[in-house]
Amino acid sequence: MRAPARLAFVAAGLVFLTACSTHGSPYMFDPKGPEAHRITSVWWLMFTLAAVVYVVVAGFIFVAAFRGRRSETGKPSRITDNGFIVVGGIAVPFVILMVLAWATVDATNHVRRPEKNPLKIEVVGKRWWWSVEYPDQHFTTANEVHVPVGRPIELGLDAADVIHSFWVPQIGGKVDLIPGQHNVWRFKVDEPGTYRGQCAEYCGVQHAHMAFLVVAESPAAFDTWALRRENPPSGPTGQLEATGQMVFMRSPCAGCHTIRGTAATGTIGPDLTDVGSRKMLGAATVPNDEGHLAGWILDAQTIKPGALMPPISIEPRDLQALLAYLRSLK
Ligand code: HEC
Ligand SMILES: [Cu+2]
Repeated sequence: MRAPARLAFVAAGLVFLTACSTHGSPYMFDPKGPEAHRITSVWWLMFTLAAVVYVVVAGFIFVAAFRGRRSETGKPSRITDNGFIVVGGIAVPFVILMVLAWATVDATNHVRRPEKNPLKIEVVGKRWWWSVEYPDQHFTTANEVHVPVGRPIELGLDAADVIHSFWVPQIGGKVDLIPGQHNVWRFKVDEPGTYRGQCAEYCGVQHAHMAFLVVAESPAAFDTWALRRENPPSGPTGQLEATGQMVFMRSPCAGCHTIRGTAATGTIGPDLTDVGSRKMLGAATVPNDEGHLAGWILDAQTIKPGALMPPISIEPRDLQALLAYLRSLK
């Protein structure tokens, strides 16, 4: 190999290795639940078989190139043309495809099996965010799916407008949310952690910013989280927050957003009852800190152009109060 070619080869190898070793979430080859493990195993089986086929076929090309034409060597081949086609072109591919078909059907079958006492969660995909309802606990949140580790989860998936797809590389999924059709995806998470998910079906300008987080925590931590949302705080925590609540109620905000326990019952945007506790804003687009929240409220369009929240002008004093109020909603 010439020097530049060798250098390029080594560089490509290094890039590949760094990509493998410095992975965070989301990362497909780092399954965190039994269903994800199964799907990853199918992937590795497919990859291995494809790699073997590739190496064998490439080997034949080399043999053919070096051996030359039969008439040149004078020796008749031990394998007949027909035998070669029947074995290499029909029997071997048939066996390989049957093994893959069996593995895929078996994995799909296991992944779909209902289990006892699942936690039910209803997710509705909207342009471009996720509504997350816990029907048995009677509350709704957005863009963050909290689950207890070890417990079977039954996730209902619906779409409000166009087709979306729910995908958490470390947990599995890639199940479509289709308007008018209720899909169900069952899974478990084995390890506590925060796993990033992403809409996996192109759904419009902000498709790339339609992400979310799955937060897997111990059953006790999950219960605390859920109980807090079942019984949200009854009113603003201080004077500034009370002013902020008034600002929210008399601004267009209340027409699009719900804050449970108040007069705000809009459903066009995410439920904000626990917005202060979310890690990210705008469907996992920016961190949820005071600066980003202020920027989002004044002009969500600079952060997420095309998002269905209009820019809103608010007096600086009112904005301070509004920020304090929203950040107190935990
Ligand atoms: C016309 C409807 C509409 C109005 C009015 C509106 N919003 Fe929104 N809001 C939305 C939509 C839609 C989203 C989701 C955007 C996205 O992520 O794509 C959103 C997202 C948000 C988010 C991010 C929530 C999250 O978890 O990602 C916050 C915070 C928010 N709005 C606050 C406000 C406040 C405060 C006001 C009033 C000053 C307001 N909104 C007015 C529709 C609206
Ligand atoms: Cu999408």
